Amino acid sequence: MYGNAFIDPNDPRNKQEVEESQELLDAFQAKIDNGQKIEPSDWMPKMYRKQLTRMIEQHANSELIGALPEGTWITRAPNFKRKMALIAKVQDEVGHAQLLYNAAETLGKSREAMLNDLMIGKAKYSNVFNYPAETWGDIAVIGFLVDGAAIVNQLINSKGSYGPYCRALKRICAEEAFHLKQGHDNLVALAVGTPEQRQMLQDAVNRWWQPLMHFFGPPDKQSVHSEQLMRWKVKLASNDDMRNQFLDQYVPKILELGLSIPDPNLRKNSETKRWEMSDPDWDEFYRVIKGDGPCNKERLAVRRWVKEHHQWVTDALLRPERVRTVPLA
Ligand code: BYC
Repeated sequence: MYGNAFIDPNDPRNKQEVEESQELLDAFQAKIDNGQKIEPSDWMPKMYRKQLTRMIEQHANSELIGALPEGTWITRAPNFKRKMALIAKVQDEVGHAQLLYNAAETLGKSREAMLNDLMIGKAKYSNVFNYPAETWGDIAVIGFLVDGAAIVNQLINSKGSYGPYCRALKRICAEEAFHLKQGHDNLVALAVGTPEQRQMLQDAVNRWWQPLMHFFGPPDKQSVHSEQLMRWKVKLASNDDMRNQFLDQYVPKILELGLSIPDPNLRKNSETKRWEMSDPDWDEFYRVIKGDGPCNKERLAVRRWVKEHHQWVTDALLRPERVRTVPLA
């Protein structure tokens, strides 16, 4: 089915509009099929606008909230060099949110509305950031494996059809490449460290494995949006294909460090070239993305706190007339 979801084609009053829209829809699809980018001033179907807004907004929210688990370790980093690298990384993630909110705004939703929807729990963000970073091992795993998963996803999405999203992702991917090096350096230091450090790292891999498998979204047969997004070349690989690509790239890297993966059924089928694995607990995935994960409440509480305490910064930048100044004596 491919059509404008807001028009009932069986209603005779809509005939003219449907015919006209069908022409526009065909021209739009042809443009995408020819590999042209869609820009903000171009005509686009309402559903394309809605889907892109949803996806970019969720992505921007993920970068903003994603800064929090690592942010909690800035004060506890094991040495000054690692502290500096972590500060820079966390700052980058917030910068990525900024780039992505800019891209989402080109579709018509204001940043204020997006931040508000995030704060009240109406908008989603990535499942992975609803888990705590318990030890420095978690920071190594986030830096290498979560960022690694994000790069797999973002490199694919950066070849998509919507110009502003693709351009933002190209810049983000370049910065993520540094994050990966930072994560890998942390990971190797722990993997070749004392038995306690190794165990700390292994425990972190065990904790993050399932959320990482969830990161690419539900299995293709359960994915709600993939079919439409792939027709519009917003997504260029399905959730299962991205997960498979991640496993191809990262399983060897984990194993070469002598670490194990907490799934006894994980193996690559040499005939199908696909990874087989235990089914990750999808009930947990849906619980987490609906707001009932270990840290959802804590994450949103931070957004509320920021809104309450830092509103004056936004006012000073956007509405200076609202800011009361105190005359200097
Ligand atoms: N988490 O139909 P489906 C980072 C939802 S930040 C939460 O397959 P789609 C980093 C989905 O929204 C980078 N929800 O969806 C930052 C939908 O629900 P709604 C984060 C998820 O869109 C700081 C429902 O499940 N990356 O790396 O076709 C420090 C059905 O799913 C998730 C992005 O945001 C999930 N994991 O495909 C370190 C990537 N998966 O909206 C690192 C951009 C699915 O109908 N997004 N859902 O209520 C995408 O590429 C796609 O949206 C997805 C899902 C592949 C994630």
